[in-house]
Amino acid sequence: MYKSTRVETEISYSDQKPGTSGLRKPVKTVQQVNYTENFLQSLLETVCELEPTNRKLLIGGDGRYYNTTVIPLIVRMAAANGFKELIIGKDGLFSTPACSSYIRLNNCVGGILLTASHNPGGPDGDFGIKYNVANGGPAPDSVTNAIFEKTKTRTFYNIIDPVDIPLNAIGETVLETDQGQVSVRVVDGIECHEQLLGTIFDLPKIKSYLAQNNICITADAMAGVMGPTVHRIFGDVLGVDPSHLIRCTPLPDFGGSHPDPNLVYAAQLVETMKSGRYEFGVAFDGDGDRNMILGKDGFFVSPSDSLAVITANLNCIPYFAGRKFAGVGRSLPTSGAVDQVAKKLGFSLFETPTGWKYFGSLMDADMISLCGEESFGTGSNHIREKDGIWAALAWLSILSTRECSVEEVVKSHWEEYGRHFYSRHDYENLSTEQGAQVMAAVNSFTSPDAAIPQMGDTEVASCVNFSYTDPVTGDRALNQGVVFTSKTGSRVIFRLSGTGSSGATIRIYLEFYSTGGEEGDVQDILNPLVKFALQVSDIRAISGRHAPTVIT
Ligand code: VG1
Ligand code: CO
Repeated sequence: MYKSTRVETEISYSDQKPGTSGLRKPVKTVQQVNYTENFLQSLLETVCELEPTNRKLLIGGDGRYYNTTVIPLIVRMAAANGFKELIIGKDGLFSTPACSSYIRLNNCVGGILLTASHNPGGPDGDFGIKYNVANGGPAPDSVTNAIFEKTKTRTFYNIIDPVDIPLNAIGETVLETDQGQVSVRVVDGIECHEQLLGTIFDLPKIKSYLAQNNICITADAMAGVMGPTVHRIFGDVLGVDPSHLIRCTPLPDFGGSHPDPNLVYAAQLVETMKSGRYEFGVAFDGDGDRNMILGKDGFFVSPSDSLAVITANLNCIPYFAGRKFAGVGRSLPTSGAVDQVAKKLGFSLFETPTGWKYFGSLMDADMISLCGEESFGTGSNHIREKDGIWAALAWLSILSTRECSVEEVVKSHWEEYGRHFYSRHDYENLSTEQGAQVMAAVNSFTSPDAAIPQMGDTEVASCVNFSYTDPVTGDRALNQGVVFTSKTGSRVIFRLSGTGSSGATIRIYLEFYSTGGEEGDVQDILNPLVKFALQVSDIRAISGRHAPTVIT
């Protein structure tokens, strides 16, 4: 019989406010006395208050360092707090899209995802705890705020005696506790997601297209959780030679890499693609929800364009054939490329704050079917998270239906809809004060009598601090970014990142729309916007930096 204990605590923590996507902290911070217990108890209590009956909880993670320490802790604390069914991915692994699929298809009350997504892992890296609700999506602000409030004044947590659950074997363990029986099931973390994808795409058609045309494709899982899924779907189902699937073994420190699929951190894939051997390449982030798509010779598809192209090619994806297409969503800083498609095809379009959680209510209310973010996230209403492998299969569906290359698809899209030159400049690891100073500088231009300098050779038509009212729930989100829009539709947007684990990161988003068939280097074309951004923010003087840390 496992006995439950109420442990009184002396230290409480004031820094456990979840950000854009869960609580992310350095491992060293999370290892402080009762730090994790403080957050978990607050989370479990909040879930019990919001959902009085369902006690079936999923526990998943991206395989990063410290996950296998925290998983047994969650089991013990959930059991002591009245949860009855606990589902854990084998080896503790569950990609973020797979969690979303599992929660939805198995009627869980929600899931605790141990991931800091694209942040580096290992003893000196980051750890993350994220809660997803019953629709399979990230908890909305109302839930994370309720958790945060509890964390600040916590004085105890509940826990049962130590348990021994072998995470490497699929099967059920029934714990007899003084709270009653608790079933703990270790399941295959891939199966449910894989089956769902099989109903969305025509995988045999993609397979035969690749085989008949001798097309080589490659994927880089960046030592994140998506590796085993890549082997099953790309390898077993699509027949891709496993030697073309790289970094597909999940590692606790992602092999020392920064598991963020962009041109900087996925440089290995970029180099591989430049060899010209492959027609298509894709990289995924640590928890498998982000994707970067590359064509032959390293042709880069910007995530904003990816969303627009998929929207314009819905007929290539069987899932959308039998359904009413509701509309599309994009986060504020995602380029307006998809807006052009929505306008032409008569779809409604929603502009939301950054973070996938803002798409959930729109999908639940059937207002959008497809959505994306400039940060390499794309997905549909099949789940309530972005889905890296879904995006890859969406692209392969387009290529195999239209029988052309990635570059041809994108270039013909630009011809039809115009081109949004786009880039994001990140200034990482500034101090909190420096971040606040930059935001205050740009925010001063939102005042009606501010004199705003020219943006390149055009005038600025407006400068606003973006706020959002969820059309379904009425929830408000304020201060979501400062947006400068020029008379010709160019935009420069400033925001503070909400996923860093310390200090401040300023993101500057630059977008120039051209219908004139302009070609050339993206950074050169955006240069006048960069100059404008530096002028209005004074970021160089404030930060002492001469250049961004990362340009994507
Ligand atoms: C970043 C991205 C945002 C994304 C979030 C979580 O947030 O900009 O678009 O939804 O990461 O992605 P921020 O606040 O740092 O800009 V993931 O794959 O790290 O869960
Ligand atoms: Co992620």
